Amino acid sequence: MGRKILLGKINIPGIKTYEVYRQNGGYASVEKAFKMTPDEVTEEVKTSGLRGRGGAGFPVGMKWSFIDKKSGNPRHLVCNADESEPGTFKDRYLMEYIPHLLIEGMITSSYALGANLSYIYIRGEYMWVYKTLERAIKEAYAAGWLGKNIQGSGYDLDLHVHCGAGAYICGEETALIESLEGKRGNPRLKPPFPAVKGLWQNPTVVNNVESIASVPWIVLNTGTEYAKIGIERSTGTKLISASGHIKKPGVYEIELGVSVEEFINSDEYCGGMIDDRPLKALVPGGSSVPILPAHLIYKTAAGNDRLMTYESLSDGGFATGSMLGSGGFIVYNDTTCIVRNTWNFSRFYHHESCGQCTPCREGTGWLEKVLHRIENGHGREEDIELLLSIQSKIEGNTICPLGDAASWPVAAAIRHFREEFEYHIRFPEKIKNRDHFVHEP
Ligand code: L3W
Ligand code: SF4
Repeated sequence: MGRKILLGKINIPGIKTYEVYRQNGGYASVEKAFKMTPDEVTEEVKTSGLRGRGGAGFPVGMKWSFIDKKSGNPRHLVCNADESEPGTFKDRYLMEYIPHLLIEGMITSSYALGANLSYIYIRGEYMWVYKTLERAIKEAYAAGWLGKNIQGSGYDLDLHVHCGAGAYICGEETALIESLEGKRGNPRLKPPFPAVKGLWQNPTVVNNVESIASVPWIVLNTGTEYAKIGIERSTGTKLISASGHIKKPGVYEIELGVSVEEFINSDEYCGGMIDDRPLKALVPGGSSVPILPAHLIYKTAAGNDRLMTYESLSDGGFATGSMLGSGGFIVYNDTTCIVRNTWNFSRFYHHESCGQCTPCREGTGWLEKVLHRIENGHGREEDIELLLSIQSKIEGNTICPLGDAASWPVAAAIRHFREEFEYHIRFPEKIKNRDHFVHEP
């Protein structure tokens, strides 16, 4: 049984409330942090090796150390709770069931950054979670953990929850900042990075919910202890949102380094495939990352065990690997139509493109249209090359990663399942009237 740093207390009755959370050791990391300097807290997070849990895996402590402390401007911590990546639902779980853990992490992290005004930006569809957080923040203010002179420390912090309005792009950190400033959520060009010019042009750190919720444990137990969990540069634990054709979908906390085979088949996690049907494909890190075919799921191209780590899941690059991403782990069995799945993802990215960059605005539309006609029995011989040409013109040519995210799944699906696309084009009559989730061999 792996260690549970984030979800260990989740089954304690009443843990959502301040009283129960506090009785079970809650807010102790804030007390400890106040006995340290802000730079010492940052050092612990650096030592821990904690990497951003939103998808990019950028080292959290390094990001904190980029924050411009010389400008004299106010600094901000913004929690990215705009969880919208298809297949990803782990931040909701944390906020819904143990909201004070995030608030505790926000206080400890804001103290390290010298921020006196911080925000949680939550996706609009999580309205009930927004209310849970509002209640918890009110309790924290009442108990003296937020506001002026917190617990007599001389440190002040105000914390607000801001609700998005349902746009996936607002999960991109600069679009999120624009939205928080009351504007349309269009991504900004980087650099400057938010750590230099962020919210209202002030130095700002944007971190994912799970990253911030990991900070209390690190401060209480030290970064060195955290770094002992996991392997290689993948330290600590990670929440995985598991869905698809598995017996036990849900949110699991793993120690990084568990093998993909164990994660899918053991009773502690996914419990194996539904009806024991064969595994066909895996999207390990949310819809933005490349799909893996069956022969590359348990073993890498080099024949090593595929592990749940940043390094192992990307082993082989995009030709034979994928990414850990946000941990949105989608498992597909042999009844899945890969063409339909790829079209479904492309429909999402076309709808969510903000429209600023031509390759993304036009390209995502073309990807969707061409995939739609292939899936519906109107595909042309040249369509596969057309898709590859469009995706290559989007990749690397846009302001934000949404363009890449729209293009990678298409390239990977064609790379690994080309014969399925060809089958759709050559046998349109067989495709038209079938149950969409059954692909005839
Ligand atoms: C200061 C520098 N800061 C980098 C900071 C940067 C950001 C972080 C990572 O995209 C990915 C994307 C999605 N000075 C810096 C610096 N930073 N260099 O480090 O930056 P970056 O550009 O590598 O990534 P990103 O823009 O944060 C995120 C992928 O995640 N993804 C999406 C997930 C969506 C969710 C969700 O809905 N919750 O998680 C999944 O894989 O495709 O590649 O903070 O400022 N020199
Ligand atoms: Fe907008 Fe797409 Fe450009 Fe991102 S890549 S800024 S979503 S048009």
